[in-house]
Amino acid sequence: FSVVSKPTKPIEGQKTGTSGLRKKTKVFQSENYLANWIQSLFLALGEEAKGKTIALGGDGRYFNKEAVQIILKLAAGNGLKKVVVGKDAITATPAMSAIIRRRKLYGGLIMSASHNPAGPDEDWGIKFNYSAGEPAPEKITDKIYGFTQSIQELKIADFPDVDLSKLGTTSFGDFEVEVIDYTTDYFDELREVFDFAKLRSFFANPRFSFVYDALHAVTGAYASRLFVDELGASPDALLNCVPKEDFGGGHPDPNLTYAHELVERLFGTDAPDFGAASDGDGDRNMILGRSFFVTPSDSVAVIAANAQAAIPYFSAGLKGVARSMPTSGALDRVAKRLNLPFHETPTGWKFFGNLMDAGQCSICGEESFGTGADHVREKDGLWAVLAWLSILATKNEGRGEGAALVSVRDVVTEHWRTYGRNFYSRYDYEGVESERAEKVMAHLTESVIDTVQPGTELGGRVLETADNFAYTDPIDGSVAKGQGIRVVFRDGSRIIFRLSGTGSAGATIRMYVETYRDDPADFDRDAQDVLAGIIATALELSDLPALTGRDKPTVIT
Ligand code: VG1
Ligand code: CO
Repeated sequence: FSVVSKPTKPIEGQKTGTSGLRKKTKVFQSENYLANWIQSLFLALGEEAKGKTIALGGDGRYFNKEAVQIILKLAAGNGLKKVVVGKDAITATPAMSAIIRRRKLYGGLIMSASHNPAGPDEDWGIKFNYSAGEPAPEKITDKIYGFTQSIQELKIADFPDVDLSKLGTTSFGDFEVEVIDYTTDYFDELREVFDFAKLRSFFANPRFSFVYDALHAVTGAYASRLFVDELGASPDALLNCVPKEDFGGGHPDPNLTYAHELVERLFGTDAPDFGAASDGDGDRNMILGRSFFVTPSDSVAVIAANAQAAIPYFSAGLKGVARSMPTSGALDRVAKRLNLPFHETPTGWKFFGNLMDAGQCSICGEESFGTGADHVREKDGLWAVLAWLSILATKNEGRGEGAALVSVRDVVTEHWRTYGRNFYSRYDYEGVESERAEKVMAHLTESVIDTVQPGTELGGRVLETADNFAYTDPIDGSVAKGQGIRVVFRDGSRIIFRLSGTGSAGATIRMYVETYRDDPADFDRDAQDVLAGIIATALELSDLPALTGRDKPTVIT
C-alpha cells in the first residue's frame, strides 16, 4: 500500500481528560477530528512506536465501526507493524489491558466514552493504554495535546476497509491486521485470579440466585460466556446482555439511578440474592444484595479485607492497597488493621499503575463504582463481580444443608462491626455552566482554604485541614496538582469538591461527603440522614445553590 499525506490544521480543545478524549459524537465525526488526535498520538510516541504492534477495540457504541477503519489506516501510515483488533471492534477496557499485557504489545486504543450515553447526538471517546496495559500517563497525554496544536499532516495508508467480523489475519504489504476473540486473554487472566471450580459449585447451590445487567453495553458480549458457559449460571440471570450501538437508549452507568431495572429487581418481591451491573466499557461495577446496596467505597474495603481468604491470586496476602482521594476512608481502616502499605491518589485509574508496577498495590478502588487489582492495569467490572461471588462462596462453604445463605448484607454488616462504617455520599451537579462551576471552586478557595485556620469550628465540627489536593507519585516523582478541594475535620468527616474531567459539554460539579460512626446502633441508618449535617455544611461553605442556581443535584450516589 502507499501512504497518502493529507494536509490538516490544528483543532482546538483536544485535551485528554480523566480518562481519554471525550466529546459529542458529532464533533468526532467532523472533518479530521479523530484523525488529528490519532496522528498526534503517533507523533507523540515517535520512533518508539514504529514497527510495533498495538491492540484496538471498543465498547460497541455508535461510530466505532467507522472510527476503527480510520485508526487502522493511520496506524499503517505511521509505520506500525500490526494491529490486533477485537472481533467486530469489540473489547472491554479491562480486557484490553489483559490483551496488551498477555501478548506483550506496545499499547492499545479503546474506542469508548465509558458510561456516557452513545448515539449520533450523544458521546464518543478514545483512550490510549501503554505497554503495561495502563491508561497513558500525563506525560504522554500532554505530549499528544501539544501535537494537536501544531499538526499539519495526516499519514494515511490507502488500503480498503478491513472485514472485522471474521477471526484471522489480513496483510497489506508489511502491515497486518489480526482479528481476535476479545474474551480469550481476559478470561485466561480471570481464571488465574479466581477459583472457577469453586464459583461453579456456588452457582450450583440451589439457595443462591443471581442476576447480571450489562445495560446493553460491552459486558453483554462477555456475560453469557462467563456466567453461563464457564460458571453455570442460568441464562435467565442475564439482563440487557445484547450490546447495542446506543446502549438501548440508556445511560450505561451502574448506579442506583441509571441501573433502575436491576435495582427494581433487587429491591422488589422475590428478589435474587445477588445483583451486579457494569458500565459502557466494562470497567465499572455495582454490587447489590437483596434489598441492599454496597457503596463502591465499602466494596473495595470488603474485597481487600476478604481477598486473602477468598481469592487464590491473593493467597499470599496483599502487597498494599490504594484509593482515589474522594473515595471514603473505609479502605484506610482495612489497611491499618492488616498492616498494609496504603496510598491515596488523585481521581482516575492512571495513578494506580505505577504503584502496581512497583509491587506496592494489589487492590484499589474509586468511589465512582471502579474496583480492581494488579492482574490488569484498569478497573475491572467483571473482576469485582467475581471477587464478590468468591467472598460469598467462601463464607457459605461447609455450611449444612438447612443453613440460610450468608448474604451480601451479612458480609457488609460483619465488616462494619469490625471496622465501623464510613457513611458516604456523592452529589453530582451535571450540566452546570463552566463559569459558574469555576466560581464555586474559587469561592471555596477564597473563603475556606485561604482564610479558615485549622482548629476553627465549622458547622459544629472542628477543622483539621483544608487544601487543594496535590499528589507526588512515590515511584517517578511526578506531581499532579489541583486534584480537588478537601475540607477535613478532626472527627474524620470530609467534604470534597472537584470538577469532572470526563464530560463532553459544560461542567459537572462533584461534591463528596463522608462521616464515620462506630456505634453498631447507627449502622442501619440511612446515609442521607446521617450525613444531613455535613451536607448542609458543604452547601453553605461552597455557596453552591446560589452560585449555580441549583437547589438539587442531578444524581445522588
Ligand atoms: C469519573 C470518575 C473517576 C473515574 C473516571 C473514569 O471521572 O469520577 O473516578 O476514574 O470517571 O471512569 P470524573 O473526572 O468525571 O470525576 V470511566 O468508567 O468513565 O473510564
Ligand atoms: Co468505564
